[in-house]
Amino acid sequence: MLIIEKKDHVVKISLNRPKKMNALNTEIIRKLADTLEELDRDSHVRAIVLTGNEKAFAAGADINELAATKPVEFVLKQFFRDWERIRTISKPLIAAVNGYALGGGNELAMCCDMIIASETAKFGQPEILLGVIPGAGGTQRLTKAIGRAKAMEMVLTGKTFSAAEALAWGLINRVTAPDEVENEALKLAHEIAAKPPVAVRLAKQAINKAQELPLDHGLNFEQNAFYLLFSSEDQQEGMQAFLEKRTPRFRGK
Ligand code: CO8
Repeated sequence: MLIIEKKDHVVKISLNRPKKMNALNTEIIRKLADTLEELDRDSHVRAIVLTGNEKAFAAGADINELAATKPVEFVLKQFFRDWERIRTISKPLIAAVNGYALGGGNELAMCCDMIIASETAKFGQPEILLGVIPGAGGTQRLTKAIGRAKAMEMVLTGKTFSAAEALAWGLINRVTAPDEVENEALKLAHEIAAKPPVAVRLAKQAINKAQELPLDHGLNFEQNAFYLLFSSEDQQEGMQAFLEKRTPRFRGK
């Protein structure tokens, strides 16, 4: 269900249900949440790339599973708990999107911190075509990412949108040729992995607070995180290296 490859401080996770367009059933989401939490605890790992295959990042929640689920089962199974676990991973997550990122697939990409997409990628929230609405952040995170007007259009029409449109709306970071998506995402991951890991984590948290909190609370979080970093060895190394005109060696402490 998942293919995991490690190189230096970067891990690549590939969703692997190729015959089902990487449709996200409960099992794959549970496994992804378990894997990400394990990597979050592994001090050697500094950045994670999440990808699919050339046809699909993920074509949404598994409709076979959804169609057979009763309302109380969503409650009893705590259906979205694993999504919360993915959303709260503290290390940087980069989505490398080829092909379809639809419904839960687009929501999963939005759980990541940055999205690199192929010029042939297709984004959409087609739940309306199935008689429902997005359930894993598609009305909330999408609206914060691209604004109300475009979110309305995406969610209410269920249409798919190109990578170029997604880029223009600010949903994704950049567009590449199809065979360059993974490399580009890995390059970015390695670049971030070379930065001081504690500062990277706190920066990610602080930016996410900007989406969640009123400005004064967000600024307060930022200031406290800023103070805290002055207790890290990497802060001393970073500033000392600048003063000594040499390259810093960050150790994650
Ligand atoms: N669920 C289950 N199976 C799927 C899904 C899916 N989302 N998407 C594709 N598949 C299966 C197809 O049924 C088919 O299986 P089989 O060969 O056994 O018939 C196989 O994958 C290949 O698919 P297609 O033959 O349809 O391939 P095409 O290239 O013709 O079309 C599409 C590709 C356009 C991606 C098409 O498959 C499609 O429209 N898929 C459904 C997209 C969709 O509606 N996604 C939204 C699902 S609902 C949702 O995501 C709600 C999120 C709620 C929160 C998340 C909770 C987990």
